[in-house]
Amino acid sequence: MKILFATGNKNKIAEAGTLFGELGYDVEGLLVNGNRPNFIEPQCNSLMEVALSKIIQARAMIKNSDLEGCAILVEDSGIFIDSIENFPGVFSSFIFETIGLSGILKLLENSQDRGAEYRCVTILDWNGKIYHSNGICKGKLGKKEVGTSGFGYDPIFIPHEGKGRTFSEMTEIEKSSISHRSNSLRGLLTYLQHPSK
Ligand code: ITT
Repeated sequence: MKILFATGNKNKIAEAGTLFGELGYDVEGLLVNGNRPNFIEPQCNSLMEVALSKIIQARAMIKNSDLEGCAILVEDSGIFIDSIENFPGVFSSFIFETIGLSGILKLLENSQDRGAEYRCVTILDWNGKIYHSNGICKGKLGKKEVGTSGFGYDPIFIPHEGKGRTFSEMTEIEKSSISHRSNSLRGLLTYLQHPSK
């Protein structure tokens, strides 16, 4: 069964593809006129609201096309810094593009509390049913950027379960074994395997 992952972020598709592929589901990025979707993100405070808006936008994008009957997957994620309530949270993408990692490191320059967590909400629209799941990955922010893999905040995020390494120092498989996204996607897989849950 094919699942279309509606996202403009190719890193997200790679992570979902590996997990779902192991169970025989084929995950592909949704392309509209050859392009990945570019969502309008509503101004709101919850990942769930943003993810629901993405499902509505994705469904509208494929209405009256050959893809209309396909299962659609979306996710919204962000990093939440313990010492700054809800920041950058739903605005993670915007803050990354504006002040960047150097701006975040500057903000935390004198902070003793460097705790942070990635959070993720995934929603799957499958045969008219909506499934959703949350995932978290707890860790802390390093004092400088380390590593070259991953994307976004990965060079400064040190997960508790990573033996002191940033996500950017891990292979895709290592990151995927503990990431917020894979935790959330595993929840969806449980629903698919046991639909009555
Ligand atoms: P779509 O909305 O098109 O799916 P996006 O990249 O804009 O793609 P989000 O709106 O969910 O995704 O923004 C999430 C941002 O949070 C992302 O751009 C990164 O800056 C950060 N982020 C989320 N998960 C991450 C991860 O696994 N590694 C690094 N940064 C991550």
